[in-house]
Amino acid sequence: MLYPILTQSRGLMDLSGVWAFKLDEGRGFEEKWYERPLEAAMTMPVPASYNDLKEGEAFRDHYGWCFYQRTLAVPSYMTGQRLVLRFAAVTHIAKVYLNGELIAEHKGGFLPFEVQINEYLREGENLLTVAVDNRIDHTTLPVGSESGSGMGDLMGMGGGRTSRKRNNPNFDFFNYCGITRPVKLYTTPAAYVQDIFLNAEVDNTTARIAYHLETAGEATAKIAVYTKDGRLAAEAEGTDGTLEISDVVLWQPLCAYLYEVRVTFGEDVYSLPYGVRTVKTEGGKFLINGRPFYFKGYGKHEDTFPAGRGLNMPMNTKDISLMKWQGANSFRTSHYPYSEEMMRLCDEEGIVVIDETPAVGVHLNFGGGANFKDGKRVNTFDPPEDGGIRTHEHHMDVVRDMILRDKNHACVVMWSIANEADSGGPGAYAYFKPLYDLARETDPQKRPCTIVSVQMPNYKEDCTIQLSDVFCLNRYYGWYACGGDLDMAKELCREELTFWNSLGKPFMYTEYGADTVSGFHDTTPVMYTEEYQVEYYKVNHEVADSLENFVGEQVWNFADFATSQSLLRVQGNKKGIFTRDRKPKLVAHYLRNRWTKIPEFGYKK
Ligand code: GCB
Repeated sequence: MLYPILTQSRGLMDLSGVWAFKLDEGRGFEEKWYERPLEAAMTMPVPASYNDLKEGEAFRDHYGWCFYQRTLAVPSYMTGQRLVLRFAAVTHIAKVYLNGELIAEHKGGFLPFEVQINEYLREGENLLTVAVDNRIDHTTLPVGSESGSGMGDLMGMGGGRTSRKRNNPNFDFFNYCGITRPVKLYTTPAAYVQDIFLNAEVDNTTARIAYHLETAGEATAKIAVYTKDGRLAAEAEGTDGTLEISDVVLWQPLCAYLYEVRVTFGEDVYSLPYGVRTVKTEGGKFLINGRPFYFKGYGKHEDTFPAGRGLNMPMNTKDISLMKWQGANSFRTSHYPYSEEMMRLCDEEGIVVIDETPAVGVHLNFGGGANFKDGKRVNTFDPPEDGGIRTHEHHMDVVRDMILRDKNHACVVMWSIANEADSGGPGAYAYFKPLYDLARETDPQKRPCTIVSVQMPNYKEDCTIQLSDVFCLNRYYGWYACGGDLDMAKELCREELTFWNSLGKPFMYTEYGADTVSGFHDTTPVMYTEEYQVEYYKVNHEVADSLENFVGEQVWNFADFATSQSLLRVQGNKKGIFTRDRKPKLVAHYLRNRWTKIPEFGYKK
């Protein structure tokens, strides 16, 4: 799906602003709130997560639907065009009404959807209402359940009892929700460009870009590539073909170069910033532009105060600046696709991205003991009647939609199909194989695919060994395993990593870290102090540096972030290298010192 932009043929209106808002305690649909102005509504900014914007636990932890509303008048000069209403992300389920009529529904809180609205529009003011459901269960991604057991109650003694209905996330980040990314109205002519697929091969100084254009209506398709200074580098006609660029300037990590790809289809013009680079794995190496790349960076979150997961461009800009200050070159969009604005920024800034679906929590025995039925552990991939998850169809949708959204980004070098799924459990191969197949089929660039795997004793049975191009490991030797005993941690870590190193494919850390409360210090490094976090990383690096197929280190996490409440979470997860307001902990300086000495290419010979 194309990102909405303003061009000589396309109009664009941003519907951001203050909307009317109301939590629904169960009567919203019955009383048809979408048919008239919301009564006793409060104000709510769009885009933003609503949770931290008004006070009180009942508001923050609201369970179920809420309603957003605004009026919409479309200038008459636009109405002769195709008018498309586009939501970049509504978390997790949306129903969109125009003048009381349901015009769109969407499931999945982190990917865009759109609807053409010409036939529903009235002259003058229109009433636009968006109902948003934040409930998570065994059919949604991320996975959750209602109250009761799961990650949220991991250490709780309430036996799953709660005073009222709540979301019980099967994952470790706060279930922020609402209209979290921009709502836009854009126009196209009747015949228009629907999508653009590009795949470059590079031979010495020449790039050959195979292209495919999806179009609607009758017109002639043309495509041209321009250099940064506006020179024509290549052009072609027709919906399929090849563009050849001589003396190509490559997109490189931390040294980005973007061409402009301009597509015309009759009157319609669409323009795409496009970086030429290749990615593949070979033996134990991860190659970008044919050279062995080393990932230095983080798992992140879209998490700021008080916007929650709402688009926060100043913070995105700051984060990339901090990454560069630290000598990092990459991050993973843990644990869901990030905003399109962030992906575009990474293209421009040369930040390498592992792009992850929202498939987190696909593991019903996570942490042990969480999911029991009749005294037996529940198998994640058991049939539904036995309590297993029912996410497969939706999982296929999010893999496809994420790749269709992000396929042309130079910054994206790998797809992560899931985070910490039950990939060693019975039925895992049958569940995941079709997802890898779909990813490989959908991506014109055939990027490497992975599942980020959880620490488990039976790691040799992990189905990702057969399926992944790169083994991405979340490992906590020195924290969840052997916390406080870094000598033992080192020994066990070496034992496991030596196994992964022996498989002949590239592998890396996508998570490793220790909770650290900023300001806690000690001469003897004990858990939760800033000193311990530094020692923890040193031990892990000593092992990783000695293994030739270890191609990257992404720490957990870039910054402290909000989670559900539990005994292990001190006002959120404190594994950040930076605090939530982006102040460095001691470890930030240690990593800066290390990473500024590690080159982007050729660190492992
Ligand atoms: C993990 C999860 C991540 C958690 C992290 C932790 O393995 O992937 O979502 O936040 O551990 O800190 O426990």
